[in-house]
Amino acid sequence: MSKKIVFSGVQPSGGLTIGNYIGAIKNFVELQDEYDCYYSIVDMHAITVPQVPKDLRKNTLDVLALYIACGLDPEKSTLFIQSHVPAHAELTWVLNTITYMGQLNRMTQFKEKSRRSEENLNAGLFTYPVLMAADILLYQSDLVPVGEDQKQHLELARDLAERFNNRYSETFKVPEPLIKEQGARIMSLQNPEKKMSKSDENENAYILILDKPDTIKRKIKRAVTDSIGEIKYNDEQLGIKNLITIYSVFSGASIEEIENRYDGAGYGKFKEDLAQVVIEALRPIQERYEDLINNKDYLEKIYREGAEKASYVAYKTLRKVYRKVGFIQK
Ligand code: ATP
Ligand code: LTN
Repeated sequence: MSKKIVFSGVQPSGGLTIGNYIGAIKNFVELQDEYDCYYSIVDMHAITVPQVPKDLRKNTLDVLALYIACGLDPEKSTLFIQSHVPAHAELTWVLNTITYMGQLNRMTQFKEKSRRSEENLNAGLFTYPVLMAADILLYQSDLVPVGEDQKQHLELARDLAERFNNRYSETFKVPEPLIKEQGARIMSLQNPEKKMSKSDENENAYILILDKPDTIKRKIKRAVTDSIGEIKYNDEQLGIKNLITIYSVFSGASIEEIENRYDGAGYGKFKEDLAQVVIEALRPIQERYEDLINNKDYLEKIYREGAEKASYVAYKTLRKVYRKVGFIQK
């Protein structure tokens, strides 16, 4: 019996945060033994907001190195760069023609991002979710591990798969989102009502996977809490709730264990310990990253092989799509 298929992607739009790690990459690693996994570095998505070309190149290799440093094994999972498989752009075009403007207008990420960058409201930002649907549908994916913020985009991918299947005939697998209960939405350290985002203008709002120990200590120390003064996981204390989640994910301790351990303790002590937990958890990842990023030949080999494997599968689907819509075979 063949394995079920998993697809996901991360944008090389800046340094990766512990939100990206907890909400996405950590789960990618857990799936790779049981499933046939495709993990992409989605550079074509990244250019929907302005990028400095040389930074984009660096960030793309960084994401690949971090994928591997976090535990993705290129022998098990297919790791590739989106722009290396032109089928993603090609399927996007076809899917664009069955996507309603109204659907894209309702996407909350578009609404938010367009509010932030009104002078650069490009069409790519608007059709971003269609490219994402193409990513997923090309591989006949069963499961898509993502953070909570991507749920609406997943709905669109499902909708487009069903619409195409109904209009032409069974072509795409309809994918399911995989959103973990814990850690699907790590919040900003500066505003616990907002998600932690690598594109936040305040660098104290996020912790990067590659942040140095001193930086991690400083950012956690400055994290916004409250005046209640108790370490309890609840919605009255969103800052503390978020910190407890981070503690739990990185230490393996349950929420309850953490609450008991810090019963009567102050925020200062809790934050100091949390910083230590995060530093220790990130240390081996950072060490592996340093080795990998200095080994460009190895990274090149991985992304080349990845693109080859991914292309094989993607073009099988694309040929079917082209045939069904009535394009003449070349
Ligand atoms: P930006 O914050 O710049 O908009 P992003 O980090 O949301 O970018 P990606 O890098 O493409 O965008 O996200 C990769 C994965 O990380 C996605 O599955 C996303 O849901 C997840 N993710 C991002 N931020 C968080 C967060 N704060 N908590 C949990 N998961 C997150
Ligand atoms: N839009 C996603 C990144 C992404 C993705 C995908 C995730 C692009 N293509 C396909 C899952 C499947 C984001 O997190 N910003």
